[in-house]
Amino acid sequence: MLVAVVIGLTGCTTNNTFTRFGFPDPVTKEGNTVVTLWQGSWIAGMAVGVLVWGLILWAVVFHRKRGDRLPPQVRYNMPIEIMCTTVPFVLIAILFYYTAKDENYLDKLPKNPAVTVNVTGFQWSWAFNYPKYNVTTTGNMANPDQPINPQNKQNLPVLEIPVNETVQFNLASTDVVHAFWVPEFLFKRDVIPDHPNHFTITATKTGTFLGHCSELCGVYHSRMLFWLKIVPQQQFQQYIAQQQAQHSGSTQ
Ligand SMILES: [Cu+2]
Repeated sequence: MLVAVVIGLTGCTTNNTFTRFGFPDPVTKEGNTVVTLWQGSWIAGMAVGVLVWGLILWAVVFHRKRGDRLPPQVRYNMPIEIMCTTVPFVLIAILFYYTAKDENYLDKLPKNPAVTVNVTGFQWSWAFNYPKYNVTTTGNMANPDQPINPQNKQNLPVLEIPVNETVQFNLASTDVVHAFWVPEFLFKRDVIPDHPNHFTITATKTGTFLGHCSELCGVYHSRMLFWLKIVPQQQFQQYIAQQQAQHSGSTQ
């Protein structure tokens, strides 16, 4: 009951890193669900912690050794044994319930997403293809031996998506296992050869965010970066039209 109450109370506190328990500010509808699950799990864990620490302190202070007399022993006390089995089971059952519920929500794919992006991971960059518009952006590691300046991330491939629309990502790899990760999504998913993966998001905020590969995939894994641009719908249409005009279906 306590866990259910604290999970219920956390819905309105997603405005700073402290109340988010260190998580980044989510930029998707789905990310808000992840934050709520994370907060609920932390609060439930801390409630159990405070109770246990309190009981330990109480026992240490009020039941410390006085004289040689042994206090009454509670071995084979059936009610306590049953409670110590049932309470943890109920706790993990509640945590499992909320985790499974949110996982099902995050894995759900809409029938008609507004935008579909085929994401291809390869050693060591990304290609973003919009099948509906016949537009593809391919990152290139022209000279991977050239040291890159961490400040200068201008040559990274750009993934542009509209805000407030459902966007489905179809993930594929041409070589080894990569993983698609935008920290502000609070979500990552493996990009596996011969095993298409999918997920959907609805962005709630505009902005530019750095995307990563989060599965060690070779020497230049750390350079497998991209820019995610979440833009107003009109700007997205302009971007697509511009890309189509520049080079229909070719690389950037
Ligand atoms: Cu990779």
